[in-house]
Amino acid sequence: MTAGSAPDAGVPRRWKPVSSWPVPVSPVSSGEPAPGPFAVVVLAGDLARPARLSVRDLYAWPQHRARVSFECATSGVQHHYFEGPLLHDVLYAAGPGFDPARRKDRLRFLIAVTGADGHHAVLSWGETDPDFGRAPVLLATRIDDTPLDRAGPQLVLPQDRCGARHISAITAIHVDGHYTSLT
Ligand SMILES: Nc1nc2c(c(=O)[nH]1)N[C@H]1C(S)=C(S)[C@@H](COP(=O)(O)O)O[C@H]1N2
Ligand SMILES: [Mo]
Repeated sequence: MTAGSAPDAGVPRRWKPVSSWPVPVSPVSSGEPAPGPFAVVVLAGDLARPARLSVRDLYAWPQHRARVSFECATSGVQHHYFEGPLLHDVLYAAGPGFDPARRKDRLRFLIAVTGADGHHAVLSWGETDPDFGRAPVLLATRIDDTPLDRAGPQLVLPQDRCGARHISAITAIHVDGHYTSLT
C-alpha cells in the first residue's frame, strides 16, 4: 500500500470539544525524572493542560495506522508501518489556548517538535486541523509492529515525500500561539 491508504489513515476523527474528551492527560510534575527506561514526551507552551506523556499514555487515544514510504537524501527510499494517535487529537486534549469557536483563531498556532538528538521541525496548527489541512499526522507508538515505549514516539507525516520530518525519539512538543509577527 502507499502512504495514507490504510482504511482510517486519511481523515482525522471527528472533532470533539475538550469538555467531553474522554482521555485524561497526565498532569505536569516539574523536576520529576523520566520513569525508568520508558521515554516521556513533554507537551508545553500555550496549553491549558501541559503534560508529560509516556508512549503507553498515548495508547489511550484511538490508534490510527499508516503504511508510509519516504525518501531519505542519504539512505534512499524507506517503507514503514506505523500505529499511533493523531497528533491533533493529543494536542487538542491538552487544551491549546485558542477560541475553538473562532476558526481563524487557530491559524496563528505553531507546533514545534523536538527529538532527543536535537532534530526539530515546526508544523502549523492549521496543517493538522480537521477544518483546514486535515493532514493525518501521527504520534507513532509502534513502528513495524515494534513498540516505541523505550525509544519514544515518532512523528509520522504520511503525505511527506521526504523523510526528514519523521522525527524519532520525540522528547518535546511545544505549542506556540504567541510568536511575534514580522511587522
Ligand atoms: N530524531 C531524529 N529524527 C529524524 C532524523 C534525525 O536526524 N533525528 N532524521 C530524519 C530523516 S532525514 C529521515 S530520512 C528519517 C529516516 O531516517 P533514518 O534512516 O535515520 O531512520 O528520519 C528523520 N527523523
Ligand atoms: Mo533523510
